[in-house]
Amino acid sequence: MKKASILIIYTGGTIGMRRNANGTLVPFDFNTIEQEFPAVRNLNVDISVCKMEAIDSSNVTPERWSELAHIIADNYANYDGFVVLHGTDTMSYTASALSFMLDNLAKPVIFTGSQIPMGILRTDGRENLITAIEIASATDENGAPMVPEVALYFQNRLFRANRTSKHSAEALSAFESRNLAPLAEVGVNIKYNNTVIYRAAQSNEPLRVFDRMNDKVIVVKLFPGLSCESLRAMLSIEGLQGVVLETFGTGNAPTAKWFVEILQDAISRGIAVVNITQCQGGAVAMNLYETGRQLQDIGVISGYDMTTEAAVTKLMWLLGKGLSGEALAEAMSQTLRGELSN
Ligand code: ASN
Repeated sequence: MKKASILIIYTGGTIGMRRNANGTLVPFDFNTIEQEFPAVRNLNVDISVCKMEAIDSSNVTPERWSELAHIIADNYANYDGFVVLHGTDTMSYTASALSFMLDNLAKPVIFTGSQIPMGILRTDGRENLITAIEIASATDENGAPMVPEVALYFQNRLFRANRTSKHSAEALSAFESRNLAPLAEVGVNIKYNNTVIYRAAQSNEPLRVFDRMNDKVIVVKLFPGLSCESLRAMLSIEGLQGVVLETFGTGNAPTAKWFVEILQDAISRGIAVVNITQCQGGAVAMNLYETGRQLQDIGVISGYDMTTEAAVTKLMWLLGKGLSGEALAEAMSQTLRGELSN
């Protein structure tokens, strides 16, 4: 059987750390991966490594997303799949952003990382890396990739990337996808959940990168006691174009007159306001209670069951494409990359 070729793109984060002879944590050299983990040789894959400047993922910016998207596009024809090693802290943001930026993606892009550095005996990075490579190279009986989408593998579960959030700073199973079942579960075997896997590009359109993300976006998380002054100040930011509003429960917010008026004023100035729930799971349904319906009435857009990570990156991407008004609202409320269940 022909060997699959996989490009590992190393971007930084805990997974890339090992102890040197003095016991200090230093970057791991992924070029020597086959010597470090001979098990990789049993995978029947040819591995190449591309290293970006290694950073802690708290320092990630949209420019890094763009750099990463272009590395994938530039190497797209030469590899069967891609494994992106990334810090866990903002992995769901980068992976969500990439799911939108890569148009007509038809090959696996599997993000992974670790909670414990690679160089520590009890690391979770080794298993995450080896299984991510195996998933990126897996094909079905027709030779087509098993997972032709941007996915995130962590601790025995493969998720659609734009459905994930980092939910634990401590647990080794650091990621959750509360509104969509895993794409695969890993035990003795890797069990793919074929009905959930997203197969977008059945056409032969070439991969395209759209990387003009518009960063004139903020997240506003509601809490009892949020003052009129604070909300007004945030929504008066010069040049602001989009707000992801993290509301209560099924998309509810205070009915206070000042609250509704500030949002209404922002919307009348052309700012897109997207309603997502600050609950970990479930969806916005603005017509369920009066406290949600008033938002719908003034033109707040429903983000349904999107994560904050998906809503922010999707809004940046759509605004970057120049969408506004009705067209933006429609695109925001529709699934474009399997990011919401509507
Ligand atoms: N601070 C690290 C990062 O996100 C955390 C990790 O990778 N586990 O880069």
